[in-house]
Parts: sequence; structure tokens; C-alpha cells
Amino acid sequence: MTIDIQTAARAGDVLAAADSQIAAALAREEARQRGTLEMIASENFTSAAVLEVVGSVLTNKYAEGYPGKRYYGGCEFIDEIETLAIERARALFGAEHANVQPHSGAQANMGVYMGVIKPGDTVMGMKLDQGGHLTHGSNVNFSGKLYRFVSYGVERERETIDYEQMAALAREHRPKVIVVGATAYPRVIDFPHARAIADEVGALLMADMAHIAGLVAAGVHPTPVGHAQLITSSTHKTLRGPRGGLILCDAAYARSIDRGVFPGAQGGPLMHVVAGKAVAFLEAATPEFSAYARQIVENAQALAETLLDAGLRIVSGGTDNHLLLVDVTPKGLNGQQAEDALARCGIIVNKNAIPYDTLPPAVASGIRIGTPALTSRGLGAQELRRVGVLIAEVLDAPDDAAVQRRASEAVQALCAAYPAPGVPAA
Ligand code: DSN
Repeated sequence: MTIDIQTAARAGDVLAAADSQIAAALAREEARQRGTLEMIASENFTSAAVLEVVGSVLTNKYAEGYPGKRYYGGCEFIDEIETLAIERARALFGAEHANVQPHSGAQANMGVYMGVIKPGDTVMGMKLDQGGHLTHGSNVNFSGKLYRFVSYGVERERETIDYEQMAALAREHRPKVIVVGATAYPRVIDFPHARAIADEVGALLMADMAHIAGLVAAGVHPTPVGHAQLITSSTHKTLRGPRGGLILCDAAYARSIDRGVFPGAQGGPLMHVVAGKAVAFLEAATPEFSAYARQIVENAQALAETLLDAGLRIVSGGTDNHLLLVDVTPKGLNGQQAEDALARCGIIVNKNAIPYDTLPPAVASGIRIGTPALTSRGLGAQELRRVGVLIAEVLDAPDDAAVQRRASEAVQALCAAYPAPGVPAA
């Protein structure tokens, strides 16, 4: 992949005058985003409106506290913005309470833990190497260090969440909270089933819907609202907002959650990002966004069918959501080799462990591929089939220069035909 540095050098005149090195790096990143097919399942293109407000003077303001109860003066317009963000989040998801201050999905999870449990308490989450998240109890993360996490996983044959194991572990360990939600899980999460397990052992159910929030907002994935008392999310994945976090909860937990976020886990909110979230929630409430979310799933299914036809193994046999977990070992490759080969042609994915992987995570047997960003560019199922063929051709011949050249040219043609929203034109 080559970055067009000459066109890149035009970006950001004010910044360029102040700091030519950062301006040049920014311009190169803009060119990279224009000129590659972004298929990392957790990435997306936010709108120009979100970008504008995130780059605004709102970054200048301190606003510890909540609307009407701040520790700083001059918060009248900040209050207006945060109140809009809260009301829009509640309306979008039908939730009783929203906290829009978490700086990220990880901070949202920390805010919930700080709000409802104490260090040393038992919690259950999904195994990181089977699709869970670092903050669901990894021993290198604060979650695994502060709390006693017990992990459930997926069934070996079907590669779908093992609810029987979840129930058995819950009965044995009596957790205070059961966390459902994943970063690399292609199937629908059964929130009512998880709630029944949580109720049986007196646990709260927390749904981390970071990956699927946009699909939930559009009604394309069943909602955790009404099942999980506590719901966390990031705002920049399928939801297409700015990089940030969000917590929704039943009214009964509102005070605990707000205190868990501030002063429990964070200081001053990033009000420029909170404003970006408000804009994104407004955008996500439109019929256009619902159509977009439906297209994400249709595209992922078209891609899965193409890769299956090409001899790759798809974990769990397919997808219900925005991502596929692809076992690349049938092609004689590991995940790192597949990621590198695709990146050389401008197709950006990440290596990813597959369930019961025999390779270490730094190499992994699989790649995770998502369709949210390409769908934001306007690619449909037909184009995703074309991309699937390109992926399969590259993985069949990762060292073949002619294949790589053809794939790179096809990638460039798609990038030119489907401009990246919000990314300045060359
Ligand atoms: N890093 C995110 C992902 O890629 O899924 C999770 O936080």
C-alpha cells in the first residue's frame, strides 16, 4: 500500500503552520483512510458533523459533576449539551437512565464496577480468548486485578455461547454481576436467557453491547434493554459516533452508576466528545441509520458466504451481526500472516484468536473481519462479495506479486468509487 503524501500534505493549513510534523502525520492518516478498505470490526467512519463538534472549543471546558450539579462555573451550555445527549441516548435505546460521560467502553465498564460492586467481589464474564473483552476479567487488566472473575466460554462444536456452562458456573460461584457481550462473537446474544441465569443466582446482568450498539439502536440485534439492568457501550463502533463510552441502566441503579463514573472512575468529562455523542444519537435515530444497520448485517452475510465458498472456515458457520471470525488455517496460514498479506493489498483486518485456538494470541489462527466501515462508505452485498473474492485470492497466494498487484488495484478502484465519509477528499 502506498500513501499519497503529496495530496496528504494539503490537509490542515492552520495545524500545518503550527506543527508541521503532526499535520503531515494527520494528512498521511487521512490518505490511508481514503485509500484502504477498513474491515476492522470495531472501526467506522463518524460523520462530518460529529467530527466538527469533537474538534470544537468544548474541549476547553471543565465540567465535573452532572447537569445542574457542577463543581465549576460557566456550565450553562455544557448542561444543555449533556442533557441533550442523555435524553437522546435514553430515547434511542428506550432506557430509563443514561450516563454519557465514560471516556471509552473500558471506562464505562469501570464505572459500572465502581458503582455496583466492591474490590474482591465475584463477577462472571466471557473468556477473552473466546470473544470476551479485556475489561471482562483479564488478569492483566484492572478488572481481573480488582475483582474475582470467573469465565464462561463457547461450546467447542457449535462455537456459540455455552449458556449451560454459564448457569453451572453461576450456581457454583454466586457472582454479584454476570457480564455478557463480546468483541469477537458473530452470533446473537440471548439476553433473556442470561437474565434468567442471573436472576436464579441473585446476580445483576450487565450487557456490554459495544460492538452491536448500532445494530441494537436500529432493531437489527435484540436489545439488552429490559433484560440487563446495566448496559455499557462504546459509541464509535457500529453506532458511528465519536470515540467514547456510554452506560444505560434501570432507574434503580442511576445514582450508583453516576457515582461510579464520577467521582468513582473519572474526573472531568470530555464535553467535546459528549457533544459528538449527542449528534451521533440524533443521527442513529433516523430511518437512514436503520437501513445502514440492516445493510451492515446483509454485507457481513454476503462476505461470509463468499469466504465459505472459497474454502475458509467461518467460526460458528456464519454470522448474525457485523463481523466474521475466519479460521485461516485451511489456507496454511496463521492470523498474523493473513493480516499482513491483506494489509499489503490495502485490506485492513486484525488477527484474532478463534475458540480453542492452539496458537498464541500474538499469532492466532484467525482474522476478525467486519463490515461497518465499508457499509458507511456505501458498499453493498455485491461489492462485499467482490471483496470476499479478493480476500480469498490473496490468502490463497499470499506471496504472489501478481495477485497482490491485482488485488491492490481492485481495492483502489473500490476506494475511489466509494469515498470515506467525513474524511477530507484528496
Ligand atoms: N478494541 C476493541 C475491539 O477491537 O473490539 C474492543 O474494545
